[in-house]
Amino acid sequence: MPFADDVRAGLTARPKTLPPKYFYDELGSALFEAICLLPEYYLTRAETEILSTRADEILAHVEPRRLVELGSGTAVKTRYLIEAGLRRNRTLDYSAIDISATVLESTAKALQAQYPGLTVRSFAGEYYEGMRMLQAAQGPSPDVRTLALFLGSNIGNFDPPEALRFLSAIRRVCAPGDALLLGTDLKKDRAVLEAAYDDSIGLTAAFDLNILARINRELGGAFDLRKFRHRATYDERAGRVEMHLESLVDQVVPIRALPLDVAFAAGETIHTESSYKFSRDDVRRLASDAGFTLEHVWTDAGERFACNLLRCA
Ligand code: AVI
Repeated sequence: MPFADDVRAGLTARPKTLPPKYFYDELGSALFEAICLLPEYYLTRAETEILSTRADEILAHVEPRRLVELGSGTAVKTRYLIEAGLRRNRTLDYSAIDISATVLESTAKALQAQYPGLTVRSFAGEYYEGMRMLQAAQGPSPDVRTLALFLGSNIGNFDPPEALRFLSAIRRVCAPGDALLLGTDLKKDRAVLEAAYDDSIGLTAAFDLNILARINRELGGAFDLRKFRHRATYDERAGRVEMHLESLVDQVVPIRALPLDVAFAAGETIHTESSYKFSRDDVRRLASDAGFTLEHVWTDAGERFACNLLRCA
């Protein structure tokens, strides 16, 4: 079972880690949606501002007949691009790849009902698996100009080698002329970044701690959540916000299903997430290493977030 194996590997490593993809069970996904409404978490609002004001311009650059979205979720922001696509042409294809089959299904139904000219296809799986399924279903189609979407600063949760591997995999399935719209959070003031990941009503702390609660629920763990606290710090040199869960006391936590006893010293942490921030040059370098050209960058009025158009050379 991948969750059990990853928890064992992460909690026996030094320093201890847990993969952030396990935040998103039903409760964690609801907490993340709530985080997007927080005053401190500006990322979603800034990206929405860009897409709601620039969608026609973005579509005019690429002239796609198909959108392919990785990690589509409820596709709230995508609607701006879909509507712009349907303003240009009466029909448009939309392929959505997401880990959650239930969210995919309800989103596909809603989109199909709302936009009669839109053909929706859904692929449930992790990103790479979804890309493989999409390719098997649709094959390489150089005649159907495609705009791939990877929004929401999701690229920021990959370490640099993984980000490069991921973009290179997208590049391999792109035909010349296709493009990728990549949402990235911009490097900025430490105080703004740290507040975004450690908000004043404690939602992000609950989101972080929920990964321990999930281990309790699904693997028979005995974590006492009151004996851990959430921490978020910006490492300026690495250009990333790190989230950690810090043990407040010396303790041993049994996890029945593994079975494993995990010892913590007071002050020891589990690194649960990195959220990389990008300058324009960082994006240009990453794009070119992956075989794309950075063609255009749109930012919000506050210059907090960027939507980058990467063209398949
Ligand atoms: C999903 N991802 C882009 C979010 C981020 O900003 O790194 C996850 C998140 N973690 C804490 N708050 C939001």
